[in-house]
Amino acid sequence: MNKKIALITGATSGIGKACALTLAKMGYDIIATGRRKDRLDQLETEMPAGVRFFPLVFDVRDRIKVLEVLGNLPSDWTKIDVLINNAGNAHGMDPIQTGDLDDWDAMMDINVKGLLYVSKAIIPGMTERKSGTIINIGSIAGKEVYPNGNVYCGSKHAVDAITKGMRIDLNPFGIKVIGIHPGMVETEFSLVRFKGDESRAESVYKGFTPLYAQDIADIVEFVVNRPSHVVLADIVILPTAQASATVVNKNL
Ligand code: NDP
Ligand code: 8X3
Repeated sequence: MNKKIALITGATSGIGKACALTLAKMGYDIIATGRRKDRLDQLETEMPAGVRFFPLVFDVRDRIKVLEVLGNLPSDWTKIDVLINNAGNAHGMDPIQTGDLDDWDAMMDINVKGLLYVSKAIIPGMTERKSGTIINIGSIAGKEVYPNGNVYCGSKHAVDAITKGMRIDLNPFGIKVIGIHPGMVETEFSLVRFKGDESRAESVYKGFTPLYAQDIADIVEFVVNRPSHVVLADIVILPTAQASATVVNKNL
């Protein structure tokens, strides 16, 4: 019997990498994507024995490449059971009046349009088979708005709305659509947001225990293990020290 297949975007670090390793340990064969080939090569070495691994290097902003690569998967990789739309980042953290247009483009193009391009390529197989699970990684920033979060929050609110729309449209096909919305997770996220400023990135997670990528992967394991009649549609997961997007108790 063929094993189940999971496709995880943004599997070169953080949440995506943890999800790829967790699903592999659960017995899924893994399609892992990202722009950094060396990271995908490293991930391959960490795969448990017996797991098939298929790395794909592309930028989710490249609509032609996304559709070409995902539309021409080898025949033994086309039946994708679980899609995790995870690739994304914040770029910059500025007030709207001084925000950088390139940062805005990056966030909308990667977090929103990239998710749509990948979904466009994968959904037809799921509707044809009348099965599948799509997990979109949103954010607490898709549920609330915080100072200087403007466009990143906008992109994640879009992910939240698109997730709800997908759930409605794909419901007749028995496809599960799940939104996971984390609070502060210590990954390379802040390093990217602050453009490589390591001390600024580290300071985000100082004074409290943040979430770790594995915490999100554990939720993914739980949701994909639910029986076929159960879907955990919308999940907000926060560090215990975080009460909202802006309220973090750094004394805990
Ligand atoms: P990381 O920076 O550690 O990982 C981001 C991943 O996205 C990398 O694998 C990166 O791969 C990939 N990625 C980014 N841009 C592109 C692109 N243009 N094309 C293809 N892949 C891309 O951050 P996280 O793991 O924290 O972030 C993963 C998701 O979780 C994001 O959607 C983020 O918004 C969300 N999130 C994160 C939170 C946090 O606090 N960390 C909280 C809530 C949500 P590569 O660079 O190799 O292309
Ligand atoms: C990442 C979490 O709070 O930095 O989506 O926006 S936050």
